Amino acid sequence: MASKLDALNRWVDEIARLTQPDRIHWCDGSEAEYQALVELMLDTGDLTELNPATHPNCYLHRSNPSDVARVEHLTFVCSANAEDAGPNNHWMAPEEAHRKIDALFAGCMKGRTLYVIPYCMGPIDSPLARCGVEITDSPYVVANMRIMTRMGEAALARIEREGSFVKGLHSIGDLDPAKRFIMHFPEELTIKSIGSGYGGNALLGKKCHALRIASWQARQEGWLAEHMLILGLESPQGETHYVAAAFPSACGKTNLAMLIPPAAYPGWKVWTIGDDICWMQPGPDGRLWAINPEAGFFGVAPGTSRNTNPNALAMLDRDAIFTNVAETADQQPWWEGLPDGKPARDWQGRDYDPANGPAAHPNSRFTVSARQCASWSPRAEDPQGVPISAIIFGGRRESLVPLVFEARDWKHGVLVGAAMGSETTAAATGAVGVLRRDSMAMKPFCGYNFADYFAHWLSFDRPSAKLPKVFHVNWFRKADGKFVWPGFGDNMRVLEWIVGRCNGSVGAVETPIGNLPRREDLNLAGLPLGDAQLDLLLGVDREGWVREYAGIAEYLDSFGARTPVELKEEHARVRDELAAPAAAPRAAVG
Ligand code: GTP
Ligand code: SPV
Ligand code: MN
Repeated sequence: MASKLDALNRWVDEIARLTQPDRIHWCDGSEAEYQALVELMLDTGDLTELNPATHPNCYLHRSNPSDVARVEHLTFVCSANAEDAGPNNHWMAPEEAHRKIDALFAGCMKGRTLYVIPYCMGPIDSPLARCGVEITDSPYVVANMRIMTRMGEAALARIEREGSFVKGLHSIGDLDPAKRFIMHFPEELTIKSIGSGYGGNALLGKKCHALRIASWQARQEGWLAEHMLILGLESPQGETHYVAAAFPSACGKTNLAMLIPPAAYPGWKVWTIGDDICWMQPGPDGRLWAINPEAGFFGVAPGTSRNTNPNALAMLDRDAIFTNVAETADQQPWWEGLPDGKPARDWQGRDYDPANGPAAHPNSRFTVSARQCASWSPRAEDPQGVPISAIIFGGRRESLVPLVFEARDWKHGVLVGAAMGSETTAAATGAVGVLRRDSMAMKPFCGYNFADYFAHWLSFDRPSAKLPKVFHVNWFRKADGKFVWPGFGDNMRVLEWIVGRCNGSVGAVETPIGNLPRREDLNLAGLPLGDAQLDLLLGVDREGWVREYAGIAEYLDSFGARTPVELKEEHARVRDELAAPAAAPRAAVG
């Protein structure tokens, strides 16, 4: 009898003929399999063991120094029609892309093992979850995929039931950057990636499947695949609001998702549902219901400490993989921002010398199971997901953008998300600290034309919809070269205001860019902030915003005729309000 796995078996055979591995291994996702892979990588030098007394079952992987971040310039969306990929993506015709990359795959697994990794993105029994299969020749990728996804037998059983899955082919190739490509074929539900072993380039379930391919499917099917954390904020009265937040890479999602409220918040609790990716769709009640498709964290190490993110630090002392961090003399992992210990060897394994730059690579990461996080919410396993009360957009903006503001409605919220700007970080290769537009934090991850994506966002505003309120935050305002807002745990003060706005229990003042808290609307107890600093954080510099909106107009126009008229009209409304003589401040209604 024909099995629904026939298509998978045929694809594996076809790839084996192309790549010519010595062996084929179907991953079952077991602990024994994981340990065997670790042993293998300890033998080959792919991993080194960290101090087993302080960090049991923790390992260090050092990437090739040319392969330490996502490569946006080598990442392509190969839709049949170039317009569908849009100016926000690099595009190549599908036939040309297949030809080019298949030539690199030919014979590339000679002498290696081909691993078949069936995985499920989302709780295994969730109607919102989707499956994929990654083929790779990298045991490091297998080990990471086991932590980051529901990998192995249960996923294979679901694939057999459903008969459909996203195909991901990966090889580290020879790690030559000139032969590195990350290609997506959304119409074929296919990903092909070669020449990199790093995170988002190689763990294909993550950015390639759960964002680029999934966003394409989500548009067709009426849902959203977003670069967002999901958290639950529980009040002392036991009421929990779920919040999703989109910040660009290395701009604070993991940290906010694991926040521990400061002393001024007795009885409050933050629950972690996800730290990087959110899939959400309207439920029968009109609200947006969200799941985290991932099962682990691939988090930024530098800056993570018991002062900034104690929940993260506490989960990193066992059963974790560290990539490109430094090591202390007694083989403990180390990175910039840790108050204790000092580096003996840097991320390249050299004796530490400050003249060589930071000891840990600025984009060094940890991989760890979400179950190890003390704030991990039981609702993260809920097949229905959680209902979202607020969506937060945010970027890294050293000037202009206030600490927080609220969009007046959904349409304005979509404009606020589309207009997002942020200074670039080490999460992708290229210059760091350059301001660029990063709509909804999806610039590197939207698998289709941003203009169509904006229209898709707008389309959720239907009569039956009970949409979340939309906000924008900025933790990264600077004065004299230093961050003004203390950030981290103190971001709780902003979360409280946001949830208060959702409940209609806290005030704000209307401005052309949106509603802002007045000082008295925020709990600032115990914060060492003076008047000048609060003015900076809670002020709206009209002239600056007039210039910002001129830049936003140019950006929206760069998508040509596909840009939704509604969005341009919304832009014009705000622009005109900014140009009008300033009215006396008005209290915003809840
Ligand atoms: P990706 O995994 O790349 O998508 O990043 P992310 O958005 O999860 O970023 P993450 O939370 O890992 O933070 C990245 C960097 O920003 C780390 O070095 C953090 O220490 C720093 N950071 C996070 N939150 C804050 C904050 O509130 N204030 C300041 N100043 N820095 C922060
Ligand atoms: C990001 O760059 O946004 C990440 C890390 O979350 S990676 O998996 O490399 O994409
Ligand atoms: Mn990310």
